[in-house]
Amino acid sequence: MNNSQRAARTMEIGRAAGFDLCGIAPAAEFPELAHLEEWLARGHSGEMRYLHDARRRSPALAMAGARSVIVCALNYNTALPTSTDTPAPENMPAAPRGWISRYAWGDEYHDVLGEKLEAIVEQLRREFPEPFEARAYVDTGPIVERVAAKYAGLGWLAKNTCLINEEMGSWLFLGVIVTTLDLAPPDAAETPAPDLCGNCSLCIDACPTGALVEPYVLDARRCIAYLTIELRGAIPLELREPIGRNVFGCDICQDVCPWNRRAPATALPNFQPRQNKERTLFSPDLEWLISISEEEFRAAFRKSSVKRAKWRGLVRNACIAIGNSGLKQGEPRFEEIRARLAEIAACEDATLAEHAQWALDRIGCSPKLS
Ligand code: B12
Ligand code: SF4
Ligand code: SF4
Repeated sequence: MNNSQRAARTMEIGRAAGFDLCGIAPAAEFPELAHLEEWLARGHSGEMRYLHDARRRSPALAMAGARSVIVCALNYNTALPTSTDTPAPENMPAAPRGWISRYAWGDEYHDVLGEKLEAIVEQLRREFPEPFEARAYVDTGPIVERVAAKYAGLGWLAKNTCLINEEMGSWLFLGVIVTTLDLAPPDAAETPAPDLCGNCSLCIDACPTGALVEPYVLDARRCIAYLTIELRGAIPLELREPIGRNVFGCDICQDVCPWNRRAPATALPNFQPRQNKERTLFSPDLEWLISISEEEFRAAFRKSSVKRAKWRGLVRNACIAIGNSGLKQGEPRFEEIRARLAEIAACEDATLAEHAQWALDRIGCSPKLS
């Protein structure tokens, strides 16, 4: 088999493992990676120290002798509405509800993709007799996966910084296999998918925190995904109101993207919202989230991406969402929510207490009322 045939066979193996898209990029220093240094120097990575790992500058540095990167994408879209299509909190009379990002409604994607990537590696070992190294990563490796995906022909790097595929949109998880196998056809890096953003700027205009500081450039310190998932301490005061009702991640710059309007829904059950009795992760009840015990949190979010925020982070975020909910005295659940916020405001955890007090102030409960 020549390189092109091996590449074609590898892509077949990727799809047989259950991926929607599979392509191969050479393990090379792609031009976009030149932006990384400046992005880090500007401080856009916030407290995510691992993004400074020098190996991220080229997939060739991720493994000695690396020749190719097999990039796979899995659709996680479901047929449910978007955050921008569901009613704003003030129009939800029954109980204020928050928003968990689409990618975190179901099973932990690292596990789902990780298993499929390992199946690909096993099949490659069966079919390609020569000794080779292969390491599978979902997020965790020193690889900028979207850039590798672009050069594997999976889509373009869009103004919202997501990878968009012309047919599938951007509700895609990425996983990569860095390998010493030489699989990439010689012209692979020269024919990436064209940028189809055109004159559109809907994502930039819709981002509530101004995190897309220029087209294709995201300041993570302002991104709601960073603030609600990665940041451990206090959320900066000026960003609390723009966070709205997002309690874990944010979908807005993808919800408004025209390329997602006809995005197909996945047939996999893994990414449907978890439902436990009346508790659902689709637009979850905020009173539940501020009242959840650490034990219940562990049970509800076992094998779920949400556990990355930890119990404390989720309660902190839910306090902010309630503060933004427009909840008023006399409305259903007001008293119960006020009482629970007052309890958190009196707890020993200074960060949680301060966020709960902020929420109390926002729903019109000054210290003397609470
Ligand atoms: C750190 C990280 C984050 C951070 C930072 C995001 C970011 N834009 O970098 C935070 C926590 C904010 C985040 C948020 C999200 N993430 Co994230 N994240 C990552 C992670 C672990 C590393 C990304 C990275 O290296 N960033 C470094 C910066 C520099 O890259 P960049 O912003 O993409 O910039 C590139 C280009 O835009 C370009 N560029 C930069 N400047 C310029 C200037 C010009 C002029 C040009 C032309 C180009 C250009 O070069 C850069 C590359 O060097 C990857 C997994 C991985 N290992 O790659 C997942 C990953 C990117 N995340 C993912 C997802 C799903 C999300 C969220 C949708 C989750 C959510 N719903 O909340 C949001 C989306 C926010 C957004 N608009 O990007 C998916 C993306 C899938 C896709 N279709 O794109 C990934 C690939 C995880 C996965 N395995 O599936 N994430
Ligand atoms: S995920 Fe939300 S906060 Fe982050 S860039 Fe997109 S719209 Fe802005
Ligand atoms: S909303 Fe428009 S500019 Fe933003 S990623 Fe989609 S097509 Fe590109």
